[in-house]
Amino acid sequence: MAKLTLSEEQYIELYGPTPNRSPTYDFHDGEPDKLVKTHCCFCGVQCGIQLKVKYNKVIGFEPWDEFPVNQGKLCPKGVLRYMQNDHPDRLLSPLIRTEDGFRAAGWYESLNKTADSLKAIQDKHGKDAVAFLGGASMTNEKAYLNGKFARIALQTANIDYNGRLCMVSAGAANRMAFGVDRAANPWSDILLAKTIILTGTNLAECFPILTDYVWRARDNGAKIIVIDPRITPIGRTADLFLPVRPGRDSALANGILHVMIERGWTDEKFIAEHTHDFDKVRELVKKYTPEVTEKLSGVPAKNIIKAAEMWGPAETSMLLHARGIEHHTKGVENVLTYINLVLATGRIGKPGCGYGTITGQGNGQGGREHGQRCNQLPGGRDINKPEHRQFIADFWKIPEPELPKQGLTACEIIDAIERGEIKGLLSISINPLVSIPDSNRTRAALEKLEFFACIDFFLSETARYADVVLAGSLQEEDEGTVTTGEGRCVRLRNSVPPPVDARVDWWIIRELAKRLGKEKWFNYSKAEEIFDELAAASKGGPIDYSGMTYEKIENNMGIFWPCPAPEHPGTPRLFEGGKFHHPDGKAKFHAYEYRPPAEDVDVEYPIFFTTGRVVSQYLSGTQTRRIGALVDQYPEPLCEIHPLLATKLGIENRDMVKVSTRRGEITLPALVVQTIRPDTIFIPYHWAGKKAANQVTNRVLDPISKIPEFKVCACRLEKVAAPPAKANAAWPPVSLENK
Ligand SMILES: Nc1nc2c(c(=O)[nH]1)N[C@H]1C(S)=C(S)[C@@H](COP(=O)(O)OP(=O)(O)OC[C@H]3O[C@@H](n4cnc5c(=O)[nH]c(N)nc54)[C@H](O)[C@@H]3O)O[C@H]1N2
Ligand SMILES: Nc1nc2c(c(=O)[nH]1)N[C@H]1C(S)=C(S)[C@@H](COP(=O)(O)OP(=O)(O)OC[C@H]3O[C@@H](n4cnc5c(=O)[nH]c(N)nc54)[C@H](O)[C@@H]3O)O[C@H]1N2
Ligand code: SF4
Ligand SMILES: [Mo]
Repeated sequence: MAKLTLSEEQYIELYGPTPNRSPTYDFHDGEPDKLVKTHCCFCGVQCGIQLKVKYNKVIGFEPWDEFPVNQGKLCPKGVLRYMQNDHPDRLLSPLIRTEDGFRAAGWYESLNKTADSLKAIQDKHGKDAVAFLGGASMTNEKAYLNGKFARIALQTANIDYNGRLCMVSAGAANRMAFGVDRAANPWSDILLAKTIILTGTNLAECFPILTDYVWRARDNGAKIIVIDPRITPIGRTADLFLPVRPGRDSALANGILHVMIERGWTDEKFIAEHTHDFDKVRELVKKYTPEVTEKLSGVPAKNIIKAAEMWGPAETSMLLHARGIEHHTKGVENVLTYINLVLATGRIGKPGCGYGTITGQGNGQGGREHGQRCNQLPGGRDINKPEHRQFIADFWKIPEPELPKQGLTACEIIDAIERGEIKGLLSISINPLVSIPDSNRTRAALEKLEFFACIDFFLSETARYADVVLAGSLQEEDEGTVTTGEGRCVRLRNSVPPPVDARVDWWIIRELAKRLGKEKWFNYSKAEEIFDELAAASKGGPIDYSGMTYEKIENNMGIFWPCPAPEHPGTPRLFEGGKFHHPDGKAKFHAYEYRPPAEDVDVEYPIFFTTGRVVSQYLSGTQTRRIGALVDQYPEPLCEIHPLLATKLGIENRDMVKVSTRRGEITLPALVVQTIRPDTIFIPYHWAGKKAANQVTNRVLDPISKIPEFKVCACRLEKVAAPPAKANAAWPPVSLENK
């Protein structure tokens, strides 16, 4: 077989320029040694993919046509994910900080140093002076292990995860309305829906494979309503587009319900038999006339009526949302007011009828189920409920009083580090320096830590602040399961071993637990043992996996929870027959008055600022900013500005602009587009340092979910002098459509 050496130019084209790498790079052409059926490592759709493996390296991919969700299709990130595996930036051994920077170190020294340093802090300042931050890109097994490690090995209350920045508003609202936190339907129900509302989701860029479902529904005659301050690609193909002003969704949803009630498009029988508290909502929305709602939301009254006309009498329907309505200080309220629109029609729990929050991260669903949240124990149990605590304490064979109580949430942990209350941190699969609002404060907090250890496979921006970096595993380097956005638990297959001296994540956690004297709780020899334990721990809980095994999951292309017994087939569609998961089987309406965002526009800061994603970059960017072909598609952040606003401020496309808020400022090129509200600007958040959108966002939290308000704050915008000419004169493009 041919052995190919890439030229410098080919290398840069594939991977982008990387400092400190060897000048040549080898990969192996020819037939792969094996094809491994597994899943994409990025978003919550978890498309099936076959990884091509040769000489223990992932060298490419093949479609996996049989996996029903994506049937072989993949998006621009999915087809390039394999380039991480042999990337020259891959961490190949632990690193320990010295006065002159990091040095490579062995595991013995690095693990001992980590365990000893965390223990020393705890001995001096108490158990809760050490915090643990986890993530939802990791498997269910690791989510479970993180929670168990924090509670038993570190005995700290302060464990939380990056889903606190992502899924928690939807999760809290879903539990309040339905008694359970899971999308109610399999994606296949989208195909049967006759009206679809997509609110606060840039579906085509963030879940490209789901866009295909929506388009197929449209081919079946569905009408699509999109609600967003920007005419996103899916917005451009909608039947009705509602350009909501950022932070106004609860007013808009109340207004749509007002029209539905007035026109008699509510299912009174369903409401009476299967729900509580509709009367409070009926009373509340009386004042949300189309005219009042237009004033609050910025959506023309006639289109509010039109939305009600399309949604109200529909035969079947689905309402889907993502972070656009959830990343708010009233994220939970926004979600609940939209859920009212679903419950009022009774169109849920039937083919083609339902509701779902579109889960973001690869294991955004499973990552929030097995106990790595500060308020949660395995099986979705509540850490504040005595019977739930007792069950898990007995399961783990520890006295219940030794089980820590509820601790701080992710942003609150950073705040507590800032205040000097938390002095030690262990993090895995999270990059808070880029992803948490007000990054200048996050940086100062990280600098204040007495000891910080970070487990990652790349040296993320946050890892640069660590005292010890522990080289963990990429998704394809470990076995495990993840639970997709539709609630389907699927199997990830180990394709290659971690390279050189990197290790699988669960091994690292196990070794740390040993050094903290808790070996007997963490005696695992493979991921499957952790899965069997988490399934058993979930038995009888709100999120029951106890009927699942690796074999069963694999034989069925995934199993939907709840799956409470070995012979149980799993539950693709929830709430069939109007049975909800509250103890009395009924769903709950919630009456919420609209209230403004924490920081609304004013004379000083007159423009709405909102943030989000682009198709070719992923989250804090540590993975996708290293893949040259994705970097090419969108190399650095641009500020989307409407032509009317641009003209008013004398800004032309490609001009450098400065965005200032009460937290700080960011300077970047302008992208003048017709597709955004003239009172709003948008910046994608995938970059670090001076290019980080989170330099200017507002660290204020939803009172229930504790999610930060990433989607709206107030800013000022001005043109600034252009920087020296750039090497890449083609960027930014005159129009992204030409890219
Ligand atoms: N390409 C890509 N795909 C991804 C990711 C990624 O980083 N890159 N991340 C994954 C993850 S973890 C997540 S959470 C999801 C996120 O998926 P989405 O939530 O779909 O993506 P966002 O860009 O965060 O925000 C969605 C939209 O909300 C709109 N918006 C802003 N303010 C408001 C508002 O007040 N009301 C309404 N109705 N809309 C508003 C924005 O204009 C934006 O178009 O994507 C997943 N998929
Ligand atoms: N302004 C603004 N900020 C936002 C958002 C926004 O819309 N606007 N969105 C928020 C949302 S929805 C999210 S989900 C967060 C995400 O924010 P983060 O979770 O901080 O972002 P990631 O890039 O996923 O960071 C995860 C790190 O874990 C590593 N990693 C990934 N998988 C694994 C694994 O299996 N094992 C190990 N050991 N490491 C792993 C990656 O290399 C990366 O360095 O950002 C939030 N921040
Ligand atoms: S849609 Fe999501 S899971 Fe599918 S290939 Fe793209 S990033 Fe991966
Ligand atoms: Mo997310």
